[in-house]
Amino acid sequence: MKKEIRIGLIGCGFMGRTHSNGYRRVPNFFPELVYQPVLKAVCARSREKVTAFAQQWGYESFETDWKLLIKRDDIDAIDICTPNNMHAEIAIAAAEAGKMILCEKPLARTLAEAQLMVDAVDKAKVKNTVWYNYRRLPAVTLAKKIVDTGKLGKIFHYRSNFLQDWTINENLPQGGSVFWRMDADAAGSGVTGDLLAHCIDTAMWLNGGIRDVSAVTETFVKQRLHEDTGKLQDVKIDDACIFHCHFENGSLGLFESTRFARGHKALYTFEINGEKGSLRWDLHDLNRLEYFNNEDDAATRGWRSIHVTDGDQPYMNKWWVPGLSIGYEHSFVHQVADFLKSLESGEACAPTFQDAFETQKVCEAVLNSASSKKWQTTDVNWK
Ligand code: SOE
Repeated sequence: MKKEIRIGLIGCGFMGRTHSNGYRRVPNFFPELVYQPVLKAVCARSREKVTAFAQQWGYESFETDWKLLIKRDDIDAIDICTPNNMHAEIAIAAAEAGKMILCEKPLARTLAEAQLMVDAVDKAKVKNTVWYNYRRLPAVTLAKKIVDTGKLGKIFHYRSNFLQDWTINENLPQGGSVFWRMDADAAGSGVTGDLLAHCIDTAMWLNGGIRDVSAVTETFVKQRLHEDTGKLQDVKIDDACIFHCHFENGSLGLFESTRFARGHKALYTFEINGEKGSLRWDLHDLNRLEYFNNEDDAATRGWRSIHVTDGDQPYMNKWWVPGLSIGYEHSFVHQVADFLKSLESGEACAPTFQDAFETQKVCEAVLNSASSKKWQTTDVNWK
């Protein structure tokens, strides 16, 4: 017997589309799941936008006030795809209303807001997850399997980049519904919360907790027109951030993120170096995982390039035949499928609010380190 999970999506921007696509694909590709999503309602302030979105993605209804959506008793799960400044208020209200919550990353603008959100879901005992989607790309999941079997041995180094170039133009504004990521009030921070948060989530998932950090940030364009006030205002987000750190396991981490790396649109990479082997991955070739095993026969030892498309690779038996790739959007489909599976099993669907709270601790320590010019401990408690 199938059971319905009636979704109420808030926000119909880029992430609203990726999540909606995830909900729509799951019944086709994961038909064995007991729980199946139903696109019950979508909510956004603009009636024109929300009705067009509802029609395009097949939502049964729409709202223009998220508070009304949360009150509806035909909604089981609230999916938060708004700018970051709305995450806490919506999540807390949704938890109080007993709804399950799927929240876009980063969990919140600040650690204090994130704490309130964790408290709210704990108190209400509602299911929750945060969309750190890259974990669910098959090659990244395979990296996790390899690390967990101990094949890399003791880890010495973890290196990660997330490079973009879309904010170099100094004439771009900040704020409004499109450029809210450049407005500190709406976003909380710049690349640290937006891009490094992904790197940190993946890093701690693969390599354990980050103990302390030393960071430097830069804001290259100091003032931009603010869409909401129509005035030229100081830019308070970090355009670029570089930090190094210690992990709990004794390894060293090196992270760089920027929106000013001309030519790079979304160059997300990581590399792990251990005593017995190394792994590296690059979002631009997302189905490939490179693996060096020092225990291979000396004559043929070298970097293996694993095209992670065989049916016995993580998630791949759900899609096409071996050798045929899947893409970015599938990470969201997999997250929906794993969330629905977790309803069956009763287990948590990682990363939970608590996991994302730990990531938020690192982001906050990074920003504090950059402003104080001192090392900062994170107090991460990674399980
Ligand atoms: C920013 O450009 C952005 O869209 C992030 O907000 C996403 O989280 C990242 O996956 C891609 O880049």
